[in-house]
Amino acid sequence: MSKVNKKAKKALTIEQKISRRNFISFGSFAVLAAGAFEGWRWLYKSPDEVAGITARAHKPLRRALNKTELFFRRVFSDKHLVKTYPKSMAAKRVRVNADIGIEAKNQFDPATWKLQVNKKGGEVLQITLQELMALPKTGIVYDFKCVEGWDQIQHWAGVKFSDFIKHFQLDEYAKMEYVGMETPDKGYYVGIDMPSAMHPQTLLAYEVNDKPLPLSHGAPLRLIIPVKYGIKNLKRIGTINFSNTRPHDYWAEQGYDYYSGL
Ligand SMILES: Nc1nc2c(c(=O)[nH]1)N[C@H]1C(S)=C(S)[C@@H](COP(=O)(O)O)O[C@H]1N2
Ligand SMILES: [Mo]
Repeated sequence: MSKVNKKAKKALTIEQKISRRNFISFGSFAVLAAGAFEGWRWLYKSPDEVAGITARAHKPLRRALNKTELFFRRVFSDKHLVKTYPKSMAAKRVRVNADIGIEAKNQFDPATWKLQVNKKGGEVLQITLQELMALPKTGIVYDFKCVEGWDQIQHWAGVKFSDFIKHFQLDEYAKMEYVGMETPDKGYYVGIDMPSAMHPQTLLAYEVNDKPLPLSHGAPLRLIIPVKYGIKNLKRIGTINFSNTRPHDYWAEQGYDYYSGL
């Protein structure tokens, strides 16, 4: 074989290689695309869950969402603290977002308010703000995040939810899976998994920037739960319940993620 011939043969092999690679890559692209389309069609045609605690999602999608939630709940740990900031970085004008369940038209007197804790057998604990303020006060400065796409470094203070549990001897209730909280008028309500509620940074807050909460921020008492998005930080807590099933949750009913963790 001459030198020229050898070169020609080599060139041809490279051409062939390129075309084979093209065939493989376009071929696999087509197969994957068809698979993705079939998968999407399967999900799209699959039955819906019954709307209730969560909004209507396709059943397999909800199964997948619940699995990812479980994954994140397993990596969640008390030792994992949300980042905090110096007081000097806290916003002086704290943003007010929504007012469901605490609307101005809604007659409310913070002076006569009591926190209601529903216990087993219909027993209801009635707790005054003074009793809560007598417990150790914990402050936190952190980046509050709303799912609507804003965040702000804010300074809140109140009693740790876990201190509240201990003081009112609710340890047996804290062994349950969820805590539910509602505004006094039941207009807004949230369900929180117990590990997040018992997290050391979760507060029943009665102060913002070292001053009593204004009505717009949930006076006299609101939930501050830094491991969750804003939607779970219920303003104006009226009642607290404990359960082993998911309590109803205002935004989960509208299709937002039930866990809403950060
Ligand atoms: N009662 C009540 N609590 C609520 C809400 C609400 O509409 N009503 N909105 C939630 C949402 S979506 C956010 S982001 C925060 C905002 O709290 P802020 O108004 O103190 O900024 O409150 C949460 N708690
Ligand atoms: Mo929000």
